[in-house]
Amino acid sequence: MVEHSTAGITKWPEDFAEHYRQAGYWEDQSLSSHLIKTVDRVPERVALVDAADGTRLTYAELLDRADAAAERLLAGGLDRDDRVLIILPNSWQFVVLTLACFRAGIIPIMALPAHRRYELQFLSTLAEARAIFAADVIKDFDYQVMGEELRSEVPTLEQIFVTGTPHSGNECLDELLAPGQNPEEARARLDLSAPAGEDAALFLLSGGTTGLPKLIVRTHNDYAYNIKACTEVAKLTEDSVSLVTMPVSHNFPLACPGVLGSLFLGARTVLLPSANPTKAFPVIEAESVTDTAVVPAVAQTWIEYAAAQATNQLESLRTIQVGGSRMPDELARRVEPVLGCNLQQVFGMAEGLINMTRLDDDPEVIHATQGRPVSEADEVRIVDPLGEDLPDGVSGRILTRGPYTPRGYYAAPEANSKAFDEGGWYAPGDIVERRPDGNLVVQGRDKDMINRGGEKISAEEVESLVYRIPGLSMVAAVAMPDPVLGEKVCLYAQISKGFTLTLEDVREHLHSTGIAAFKIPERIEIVDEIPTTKVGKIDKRALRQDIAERISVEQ
Ligand code: OOB
Repeated sequence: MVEHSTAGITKWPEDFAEHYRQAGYWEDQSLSSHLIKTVDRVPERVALVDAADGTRLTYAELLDRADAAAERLLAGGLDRDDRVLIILPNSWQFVVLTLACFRAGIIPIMALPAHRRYELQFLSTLAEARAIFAADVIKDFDYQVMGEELRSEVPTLEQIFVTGTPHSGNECLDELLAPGQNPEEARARLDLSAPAGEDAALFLLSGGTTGLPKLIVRTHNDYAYNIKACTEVAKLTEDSVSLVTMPVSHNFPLACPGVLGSLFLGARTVLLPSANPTKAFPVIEAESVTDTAVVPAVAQTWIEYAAAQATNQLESLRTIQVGGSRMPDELARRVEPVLGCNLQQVFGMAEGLINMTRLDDDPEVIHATQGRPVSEADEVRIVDPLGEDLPDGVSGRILTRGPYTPRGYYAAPEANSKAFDEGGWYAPGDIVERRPDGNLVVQGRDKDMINRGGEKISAEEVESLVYRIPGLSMVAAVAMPDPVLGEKVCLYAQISKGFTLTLEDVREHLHSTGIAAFKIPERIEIVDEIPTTKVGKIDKRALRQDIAERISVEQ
């Protein structure tokens, strides 16, 4: 048994918790209790379609498998509150396993399939993870081998479950997730030990601003409310069919309202591991998909593809949510005429606060803003560099608190002292203007992060790894403009006399450190001197401007 430190978890202050309960935002129930109500109401409805392998599960089948898996995990040596690492693509296995964890009170760490040993070793050490649930081989990458490497490095890690054929010493995930012998009995036993509303339900990964990724503890109470508030604003109903092509472990497709929102309502979720329109459009047609969520880069490829093909495959599509990075207004204006569906802009974060445009907003609001908070209990301030509140129409740093925005990262006192103030306000590092109509417009950010089509990259993390290459006197990772992804990573390097450095060297080196591929720079600029500000910090603003100019000259 591993004694976990709960000391790393920051709770909401008592007075806030009390208010959130009294106002009905926190219901003091486990996440799975909401699903169970649906199961009892519509057991025979199809809950889940795995478009890759054709698996279809009804609500009753889903709960049966989740309960059976929860009991197998507990019998196999895991305990309540144990943390486990999930690295699975969009698949039925991901959903069943996540629900099994919620049922058993086991806490999944929601890694992305793109994460690699470097990030995962850090996260599983920090969270004292005891098991890994991984895919087998995807696009030539062997997750099972990576899992074994991690197990040899992280003392708490014992069990590895894989979707393919397990190596000796590992276990078969599909067997773990098979239906049980006696669903009623399993259900009754698990109901007796259901987690409490204030217990941690899952760990999300922060987009990363400083150094390595951080873990965000989401409780049953706060996450259930996040899901319900988003479900309402997205106007999802029992009859909705939602398609998930974004990596499902990300907060947006998981809970805003995403898979969990659909499961709470009794709607249907279709899972597909690819957002490519040649794959996604036929699935939309075949499954009569009504709702989906994508990043702006994907919305752009869908619009281009749909315009070129004059397709009628999207007839059932009612709403497309777009978020994760800033959607250009011009792109927003093309959604309805080309895709023939509503657009809902979403500005959210794994740390909590979710903003959405409303489906009945004026087109101007939908095209030019990122919406407003989904809950009346979300508190938002826009402040100047001294922390003074700014009037509407003036952009500044956004601060937020609320019933689903936790008060601290897991076991990260230093990061917490930077990201949260004494009043518990969280500063995501975005520069936002609040218009007089209450809608927010994301104008930029003051965090050292690169947003590659919704995938967040900490510049500091990349730089610290690049510094391991000999002969570098100074480096800086900055965002360079990209017509499709919005931004990509460009590395500026100042090298010592007698050394040389190519993009290939950098890429090879970073690859060997086991970092996620999306973080690896796609361009290098060797310069005589990296500009610094008056206080001696690297002048990233000057570098971003420099690379933007270089690129515009080349075009
Ligand atoms: C979502 O969550 P994360 O945790 O991957 O990233 C959060 C950050 C925000 O702080 C902001 O910098 C950026 O991503 N962002 C946007 C945006 N949506 C997110 N920037 C501009 N415009 C937008 N619409 O990305 C996320 C989580 C839940 C729902 C939607 C997105």
